[in-house]
Amino acid sequence: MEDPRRGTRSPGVPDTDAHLLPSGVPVQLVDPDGNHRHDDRYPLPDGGILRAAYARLVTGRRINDQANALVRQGRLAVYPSSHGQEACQVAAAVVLESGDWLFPTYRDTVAVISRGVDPLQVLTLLRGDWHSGYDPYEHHTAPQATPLATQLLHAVGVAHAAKLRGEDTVVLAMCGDGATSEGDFHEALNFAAVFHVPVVFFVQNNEYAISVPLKNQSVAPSLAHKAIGYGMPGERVDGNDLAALLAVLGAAMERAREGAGPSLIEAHTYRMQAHTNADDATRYRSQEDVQKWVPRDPMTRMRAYLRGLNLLTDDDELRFAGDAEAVASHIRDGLNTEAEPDPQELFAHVYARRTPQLEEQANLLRDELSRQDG
Ligand SMILES: Cc1ncc(C[n+]2csc(CCOP(=O)(O)OP(=O)(O)O)c2C)c(N)n1
Ligand SMILES: [Mg+2]
Repeated sequence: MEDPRRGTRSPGVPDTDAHLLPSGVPVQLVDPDGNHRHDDRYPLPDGGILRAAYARLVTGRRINDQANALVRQGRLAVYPSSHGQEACQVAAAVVLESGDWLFPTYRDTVAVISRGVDPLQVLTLLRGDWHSGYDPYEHHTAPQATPLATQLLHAVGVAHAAKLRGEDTVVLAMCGDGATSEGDFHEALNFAAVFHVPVVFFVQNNEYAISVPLKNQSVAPSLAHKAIGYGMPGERVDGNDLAALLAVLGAAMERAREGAGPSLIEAHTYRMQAHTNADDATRYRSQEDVQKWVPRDPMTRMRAYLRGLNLLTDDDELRFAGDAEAVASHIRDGLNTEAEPDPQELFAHVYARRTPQLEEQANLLRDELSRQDG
């Protein structure tokens, strides 16, 4: 069929663009009551995989609650919680091979820990005493980005490099609904599509960008619809359905690994708590709206599914809770110590060779501190 913009399509390429459009409703494989919903396109992951991933949900929830408590105790400077979004967090970690790369945001602490980075190293950033507590190269995990959407461009660059080197690395780049309004988001998607690089963009649509609701952010039919504008497939998935997330993200990763290019996945979820401890969410949304999402909780649904099929025993649950508690106490023990940051480190890794201005500032600070000591 003749395409007015592109001329004749290549053999085998569908003569419509419908394959790039997301499903009409988000893909769901397990409903909020824990029942399997059949979907021809996405097989349900194996029970053993779901049970192991559920264990990570339990730990993820415990990490969120522990970190929130540590903020109130003054041990963490800030904590953007992913309470209620743990299925997205766990799925993002589970679908990665060890050589793949993850590009997380400030809200994706649980994903980074679930990837295998020591929680204390991860929380160092939010404690406020170091740029990033872990080595990105060791874990193939970029530092958690606070400047919105910047990490998406970095992710595309890493995917491009992997492609040029002939590696089979796939890059998973995370962002929020609000970040899709940033210029960097659009540049990253366009670059990824044009250069056909192995990257999966994973948007957690939790309906808010601090106080800005989604309806003031975008009037696109869905955020996944943005993909077709760049010529890549988009898909929507229930972001509180761990099984659907594993299936949809897994398929996108596989596509990318096979050389079929980038895609955009939008997970529909909800930010159950305030943006951070510095935010009062009652100023802009009602408690009733929040309560509507309680029955859709990702943990209760996966638990109901697994219990219904006898894939989760009382012993399993005790073990999972114990494992989660061990992670929480590791975090408490580590953060309940006094940090002794060296203020001179502020200047240490800014440039390979220190500028005269930085040198002057470093000397001023040294002088100031020595006079306080005296
Ligand atoms: C470039 C840039 N502009 C503004 C901000 C301030 N800011 C921090 S978080 C945030 C909201 C982001 O919302 P969303 O992308 O939906 O992610 P969520 O916090 O909901 O996970 C804003 C505007 C920032 N960090 N970076
Ligand atoms: Mg958001």
